[in-house]
Amino acid sequence: MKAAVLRAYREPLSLEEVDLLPPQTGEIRIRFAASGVCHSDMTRIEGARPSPLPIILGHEASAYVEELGPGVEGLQVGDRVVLSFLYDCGRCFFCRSGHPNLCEVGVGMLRNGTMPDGTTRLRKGDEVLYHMTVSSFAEEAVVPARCATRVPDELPMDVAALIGCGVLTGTGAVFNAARVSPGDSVLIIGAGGVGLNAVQAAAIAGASVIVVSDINPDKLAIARDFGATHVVDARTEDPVAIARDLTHGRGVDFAFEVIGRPATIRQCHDAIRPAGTAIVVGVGEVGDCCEIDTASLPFSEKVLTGTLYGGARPGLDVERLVDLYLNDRLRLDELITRTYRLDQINEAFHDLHEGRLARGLIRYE
Ligand code: COD
Ligand code: ZN
Repeated sequence: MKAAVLRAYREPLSLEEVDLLPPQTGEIRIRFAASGVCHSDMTRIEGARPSPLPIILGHEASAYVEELGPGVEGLQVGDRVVLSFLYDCGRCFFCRSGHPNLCEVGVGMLRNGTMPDGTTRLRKGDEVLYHMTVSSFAEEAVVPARCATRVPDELPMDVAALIGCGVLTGTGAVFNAARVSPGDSVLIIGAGGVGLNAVQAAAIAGASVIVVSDINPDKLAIARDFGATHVVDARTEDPVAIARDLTHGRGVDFAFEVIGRPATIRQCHDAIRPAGTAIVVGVGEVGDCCEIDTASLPFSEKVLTGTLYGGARPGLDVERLVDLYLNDRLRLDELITRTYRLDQINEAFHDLHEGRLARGLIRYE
């Protein structure tokens, strides 16, 4: 099968023939329909958190089931599925205590680029590693069946792809991590493919004030369309001051950082009210630090935390988001700025880097 392989950091992906081993117990072979191009893929190319290579990137995808490994139940060949990049083993402490997004096995797979057994099914002579369990910049993959959720025929495969990362992460931060309630005030910093989903989730949740900060006017225009009540051009305006002005000087109930930079994390902490919560979605570079005035902590009771994969319960949340979309409550078509073929993948990353995309989508059919 054809795949776009990362062989060296900060170099274009190379289009190659890669071999796929058959699915092992609990695994399936899938043929991709579409894959979103997420900033996390680009972060990997830039080598901010270097790990062994070669690797096949891509982690936000829809696909068809082609082959079932031994012991797979609940899926059939031909099923249309959305992939989630976080495997949940169902047995570890975190799975059993209601945090499947922090599954010890799943997080280990993200770190090591493997399947649950610590090896991969991708070969080019030697072993090729997975990026975030899915490796969707390829025609096919072998993945754990637990990472595939069947979706109805009415759901277009283009928008289905986005659900696996950007939509689950962005909406999950609001619905699961923050549990935003009607009337809450919210600040969202970073209105990219993930942040825009936090914006529409805040609107669905009934937030009264939804302030969105970005440095790209095109993203701010989409944010307004997606339910932002106020937009801030962070090149010339201060999101913290504006968030306070809009909340009687108190600060917002919740602030979400959807970029992964110390300066914008600090803005979120500054913008929340006493006993408010700042939630970091973006992952920065190893060693990045953010200064917080410690003396203010007991007086302010502010909470600064993070969320991985929007605290998703992968299968369940995919089903709920599909229903929201099919009932016209969640907008996904508008997120797709441009589609590409796999051999245009480097162009897609260029466009993402230039800020031209809400989401770029690789189409395989
Ligand atoms: N102030 C406001 N907005 C800014 C600033 C700033 N100083 N700098 C950049 N931005 C805006 C950009 O203009 C852009 O609109 C947005 O921030 C970033 O959007 P994208 O589309 O480039 O990025 P996304 O939405 O695809 O990804 C953002 C993440 C935070 C999810 C991603 O980069 C990340 O950190 N991923 C790792 C975390 C993780 O694993 N998440 C789940 C899988 S992605
Ligand atoms: Zn992603």
